[in-house]
Amino acid sequence: MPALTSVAIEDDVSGHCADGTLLGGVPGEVPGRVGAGAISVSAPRPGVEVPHLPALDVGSGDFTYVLWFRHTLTETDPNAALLWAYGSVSGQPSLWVRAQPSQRRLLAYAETPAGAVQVALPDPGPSAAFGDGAWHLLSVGRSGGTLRLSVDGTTAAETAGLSGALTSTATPEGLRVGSKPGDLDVFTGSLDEVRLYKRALTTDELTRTARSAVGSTGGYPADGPALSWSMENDHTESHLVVRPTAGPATPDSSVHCDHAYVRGGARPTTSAGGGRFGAGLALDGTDDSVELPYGADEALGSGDFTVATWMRYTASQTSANQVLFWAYGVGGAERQLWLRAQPGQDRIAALLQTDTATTTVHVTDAGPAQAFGDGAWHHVVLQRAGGRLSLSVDGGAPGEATAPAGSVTYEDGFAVLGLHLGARPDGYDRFKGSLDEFRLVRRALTAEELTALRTSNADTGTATTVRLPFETLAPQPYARM
Ligand SMILES: [Ca+2]
Ligand SMILES: [Ca+2]
Ligand SMILES: [Ca+2]
Repeated sequence: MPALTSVAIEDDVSGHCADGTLLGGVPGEVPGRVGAGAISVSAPRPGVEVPHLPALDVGSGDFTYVLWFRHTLTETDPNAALLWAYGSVSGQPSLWVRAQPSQRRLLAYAETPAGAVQVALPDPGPSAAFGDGAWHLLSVGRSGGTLRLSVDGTTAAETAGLSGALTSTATPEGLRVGSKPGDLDVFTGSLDEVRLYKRALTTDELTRTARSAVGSTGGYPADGPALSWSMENDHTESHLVVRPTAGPATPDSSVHCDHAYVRGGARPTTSAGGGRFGAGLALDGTDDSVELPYGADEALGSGDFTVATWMRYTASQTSANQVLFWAYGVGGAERQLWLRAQPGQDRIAALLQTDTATTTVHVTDAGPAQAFGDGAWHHVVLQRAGGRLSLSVDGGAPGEATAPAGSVTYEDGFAVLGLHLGARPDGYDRFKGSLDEFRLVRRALTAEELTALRTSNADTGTATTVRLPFETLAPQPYARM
C-alpha cells in the first residue's frame, strides 16, 4: 500500500492542471500585490516549478507571461532568475528573464531551433534592475516574430527575429519562477500572481494591470489565462497525497489532471511509426508500463464507462498474453477491470469483476494475424453501457455480454490499485508494442462519438477523466498526482 507523502503545492487556479511544486516547502506568506498574499523566495525556498504539460505549450504562437516581483538589489548582487521555461541546456528551446544588477537591467532570452534572440531592459531609475523594494509587473512574451519585455506596462523593450517553436515533443522542461533549474541564480524577494496568456497582451492591458489597486483582483483581461498561480494562502499549502514511487510522468490532457507515471524508461516517440496521432508510447515488454494512481476520478463504481486506446504490436500463435489495461485488483477474489491481448487464442479479451459477479467478453481476429498483432495500429474500445459490456476493435462487430451488477471499486481508495497500462499491477503479462491516446470516459460514448474518436481523435468531452496523448515526458512527477 503506498505511503502518504507531504507535497507543497501552489494551485493553478486557472483550472489547467499546472499545479506547481513549492520548491523547498511552503514559503512564508507575505503581503500580496494582487489579492491578500504573495510568497517569499530565497535560497532555501527557491520558487515554484511545474513540469511541462499542455497548459504551458506555446509552440510557435503568441503568448505573454506576467508576474509581480519585489526585491532590493545593489549593483554588486548576483544575477537573479525571475522566470525560466522550456529548457535550461544551451542549444535547446528556452525562455528566461533574469535581473542583472551589475548591468542595471533585466535581460530576456528566447531560443528556438531557428536560433536565439535577447532583449535588455535598463532600469530607468536610480535602482539596480528594478530592485527598489517596490512591486513591479514583469511581462515577457511573443508577438509574431517579436520578443517583448516590459516592466509596469510602459517601460518596454523588444527585438525582432524570433522564429520557430519554444516547445517541442522532445523532453521540454516546464516553468519555474524564482530561480533557474538546478536552484541557480536564485531570486531573493517576493513573487505574486504568475500568469500565462496564450496571446500577446497589449500595452493598454498591461498598463491597466500595472495600475491596479494593491490587494485588488489585479485588473487583468477578461479572457482566462492558461496558468495562474495566485500565491494566496489557501492555494499555497502542503497536502498529504498517496504517492507511489516517484518518477517520470506524462500529462493528462483532460480537464481532470490525472497525470500518469511512466515506468521502466519508456518514452514517447515519433520515430518508427511513432503514435497513431503525433507521438506514441513505446513499451519494451521488459519493465515498461504506465501507472495512474487511484483517485475519485478513476473510481468507476457501478456506472457506465468507456476505455479506449490505440495499440500496435506484433504477435504470433506462441506469444504470451499481454496486458493493455488493468485496474483496481489482481486475483480471483478481487474487483478488477482488464483488457488484454491473448495471441494463443487469437483474440483480445476483457474482464469486469464486481462485488457480485464476473463477466468476460472478447473479439477474435478474423484476419491472418494473431490477435491483431500485425504491426499496424488498432483502436480498442471497452464499454459498459446500459447493463451491457462490449468490446470492439477498429469499430468492428463487438463481443458483448450482460454486464455484472455491482461496483468494480470500493469507497475506500487506500486498498485499491490504480490503473496500469502495459502490465498487470504486479508486473506480469507485459505488453511489447506501442500505445497512443488512452482514454477513460465516465459514460458510454455513442456510436457516432466512437467513430469520431477513431477517425479524427475527436475530443470526448468533460466526462473524459483521463486522456493520455503520450506527446511528452516530464523527468519528475507533477505536484498533484
Ligand atoms: Ca496574490
Ligand atoms: Ca525499459
Ligand atoms: Ca499521441
